[in-house]
Amino acid sequence: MSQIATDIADETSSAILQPPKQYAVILLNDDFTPMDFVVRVLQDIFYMPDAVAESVMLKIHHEGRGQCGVFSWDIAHTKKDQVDDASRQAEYPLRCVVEEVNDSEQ
Ligand code: TYC
Repeated sequence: MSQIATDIADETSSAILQPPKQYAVILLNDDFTPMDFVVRVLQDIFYMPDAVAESVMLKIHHEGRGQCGVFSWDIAHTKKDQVDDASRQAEYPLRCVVEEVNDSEQ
């Protein structure tokens, strides 16, 4: 194989072999959104069991932020949109962000 063909083969296989990027959906604490509302968001949008939703909500309340799950780009942004819609409709300032997960954190 020529050097050019080898370079193309290496580049192609390393591009193909990369795992898909993953995205964490993070909820941020605030002083106004009721705890019950956050628990309901975690149950209804992230499918957390009651006790898990309660403990994730308390972690966010105490630590300022917390991870709700890790997804592909489009699922993560769909979840964020669902959280934003629910918060806007209820008129709470709950904030949700999507962050790319570093390979070392996976
Ligand atoms: N800090 C809020 C309160 O005391 C509860 C809360 C928890 C708000 C988590 C947002 O992402 C949040 N009512």
